[in-house]
Amino acid sequence: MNFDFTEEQQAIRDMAEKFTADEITPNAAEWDVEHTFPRQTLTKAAQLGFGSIYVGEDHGGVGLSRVEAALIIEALAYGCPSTSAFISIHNMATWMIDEFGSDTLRAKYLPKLVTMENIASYCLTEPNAGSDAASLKTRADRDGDEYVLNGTKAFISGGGVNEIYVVMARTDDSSKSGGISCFVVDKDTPGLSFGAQERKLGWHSQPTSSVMFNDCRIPVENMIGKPGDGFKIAMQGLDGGRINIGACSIGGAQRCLDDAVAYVKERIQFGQRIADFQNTQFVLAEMKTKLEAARALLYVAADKVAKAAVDKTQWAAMAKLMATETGSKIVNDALQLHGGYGFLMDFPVERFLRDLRVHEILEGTSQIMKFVIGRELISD
Ligand code: COS
Repeated sequence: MNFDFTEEQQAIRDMAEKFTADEITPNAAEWDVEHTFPRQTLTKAAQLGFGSIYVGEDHGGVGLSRVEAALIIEALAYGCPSTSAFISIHNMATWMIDEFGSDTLRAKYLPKLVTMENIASYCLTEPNAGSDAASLKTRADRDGDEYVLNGTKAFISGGGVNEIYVVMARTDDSSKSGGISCFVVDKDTPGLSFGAQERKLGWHSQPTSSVMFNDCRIPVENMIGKPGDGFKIAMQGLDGGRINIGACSIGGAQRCLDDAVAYVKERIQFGQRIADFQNTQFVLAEMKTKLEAARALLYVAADKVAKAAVDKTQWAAMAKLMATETGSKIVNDALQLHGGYGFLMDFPVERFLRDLRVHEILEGTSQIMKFVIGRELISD
């Protein structure tokens, strides 16, 4: 097995790291404090292909695989996990249109999604359908050449700001997951409205709101795939999304490890650098070891999703579980090494601690990841 990245993959990672150093890292603290949505930075990211990572080249995308996506998202998260995750969600929703949508839908939506002139949201979760996603209640009832949407989606990244909403809605009551279909809804569609912006512990650089449908009429051709395909399309989107959320945690944890190493070499206590205490070295050693183990698992899982391996969903779940929980632990350890200063906003580590916490919840909680991994183990 070859564990080396190709020259092209290394060049992609270098490009993403440079973009992060130039455009994200210098601004991320301000975005966090001011709750600034960095629209111009996203447009610049799209110029490098980061808005269309796995859209085919024939549709204007850069046609990369899940492995390169993980490298890009990890590199961006080194500066700002919140912005990186937002870019990942846009890529997930855009991929669903490219992979499962009709030629008409691709032609209509992809050109502006690729440039991020339009940004896409992924709308699955509802106030009463979180982990049990297939119990969703938002309806799409056919009326002639249109579907009429009614219901509410919750915790939607980009809600109220994004131009495009990829929405899972029920078209058939006789089947739970098999009664769900997937649609593209434009922001300016009459009957579409948004709740107030949510106030959150972290992820301040991206807007989040509920999305409401009230007799919201869309053309039948805005269905992605066939009636009843929606749940499987949504889950396949999440296979890749979960890799990327794991990558956000790995990138954030790497940044905090690097910051902690720099800090302990400067901080003097008891007449010596705290780096020279064996306890400090042992803590750093554990952080580094766990980070590399989680990262290796993430890349293997990304490769499995890229190759559509039969066990890709289980591996994506293992990678997300390991990367997000390990990432949070590493950031917490980095904060501890910073002592009281780690608790201040003068250092980035507290922002990373807040941003990474939600990775253990969204796109499937750690408990759902264990459910997915465990049931596969005991299936006949
Ligand atoms: N890829 C393709 N198909 C998939 C799939 C995947 N990753 N996951 C499930 N499916 C298919 C199943 O094979 C099944 O197909 P059949 O009906 O043909 O057998 C169908 O979808 C239903 O799947 P399943 O039986 O697993 O549905 P459940 O309701 O039991 O539970 C879980 C599925 C709990 C795994 C799912 O609801 C889930 O992931 N929940 C978390 C939701 C989430 O991540 N929310 C975050 C939203 S984004 S912030």
